[in-house]
Amino acid sequence: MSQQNLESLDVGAIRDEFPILEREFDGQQVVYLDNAATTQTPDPVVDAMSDYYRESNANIHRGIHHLSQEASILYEEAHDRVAEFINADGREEVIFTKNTTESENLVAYAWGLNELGPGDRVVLTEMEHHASLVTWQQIGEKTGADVEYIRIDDDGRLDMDHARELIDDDTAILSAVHVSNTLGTVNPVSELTDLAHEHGALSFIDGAQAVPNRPVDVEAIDADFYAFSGHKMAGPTGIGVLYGKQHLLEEMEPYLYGGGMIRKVTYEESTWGDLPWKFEPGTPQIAEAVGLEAAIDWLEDIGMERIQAHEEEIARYAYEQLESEEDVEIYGPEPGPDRGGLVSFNVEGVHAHDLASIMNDHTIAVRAGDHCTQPLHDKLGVPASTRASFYVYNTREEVDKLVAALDDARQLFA
Ligand code: 7TS
Repeated sequence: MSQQNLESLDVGAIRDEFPILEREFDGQQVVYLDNAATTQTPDPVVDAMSDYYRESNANIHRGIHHLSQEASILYEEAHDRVAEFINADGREEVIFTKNTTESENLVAYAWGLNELGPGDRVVLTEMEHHASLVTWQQIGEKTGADVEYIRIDDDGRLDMDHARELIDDDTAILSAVHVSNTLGTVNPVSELTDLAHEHGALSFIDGAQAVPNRPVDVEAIDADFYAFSGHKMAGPTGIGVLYGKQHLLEEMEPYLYGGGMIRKVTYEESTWGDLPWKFEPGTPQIAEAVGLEAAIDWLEDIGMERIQAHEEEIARYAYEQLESEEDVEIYGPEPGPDRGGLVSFNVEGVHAHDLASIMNDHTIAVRAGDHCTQPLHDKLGVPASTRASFYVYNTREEVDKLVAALDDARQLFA
């Protein structure tokens, strides 16, 4: 990414599409640095959803009338748009879920529960989000499969020697986070997927923190499953995606049953409809699908490479500013190609929750806690951390405000 291209990203114009960023509390403008939890939603996405409700709202796949046909087409085409965005083969490989968590559960239940048994191994990483960690732990308990974790090293990167040890012929599935929501580490997901495939195992990649801010090509990664959430990529809440290779999804049993996912039903038995509808029973998230499509259009108009470059630049700046403070400890790798756009840290003598509360006094939104990675925090030896996470609309000035607010915390608590 050349400097010129980076400069051509007009953050001011981008911010104009987010009225929420103008909000003030106690006379201070919001500094929104909690993007790993959820990103803000630009006007074109809000407009697309309200246009849908104003102009096209109807239930799908059941009406002969014009509005139902129109809504059905919008909903179906949103699948095509997602497929194109992540380079899947087509809508058959794109299932709309509620969020990344549900995508994880779908595979764990529809595939894991049926395929796993004693002697099988599920390989995770020590930096998994609870969405994957808790889910596979439960499937392990129900099926007798072992759940093992690829170690992280002192820099917060995966120990790939340990990965090669753990992923063996007993391994049935590897589930790894693409970008860690706590450490910011960008994992070598193609390499991990290749390792899994060499041993006949499947690979599930949790892309919740990757798809929003970098180009993702599921074919290039060769993942069998890949999951992400609309609300972390300038889209609405209530919609997530499970990508799956078509032949695997064909073989899998449904996860949820009901209307809209069947082919033929008698009092005795039922058969299932085509992909992806087989995994989308009941009235789905139609307006949210429209919103997700609008979010993808919006992101691609800016360009995923430029979004990645901007976010990395702001995160690098934040890392460097925080690192120069003597009493700040930062978790995860140094800025570089394998670090994404967030920084988790602690200030000596100040609890993360107190720090976040001081930040809030300055109307700076950060997250404090374990970020749904409790075992990882145990491993880091801290109960909690404070996390600043960035997106395309954040600026260096906002990072400066964060760093300046640290002094207040020291005065009060340290
Ligand atoms: N996987 C990762 C890596 C995540 O960061 C999150 C959410 C999820 C899965 C679950 O996504 P959901 O849309 O199903 O909730 N992470 C965070 C976070 O870091 N702070 O709030 C939510």
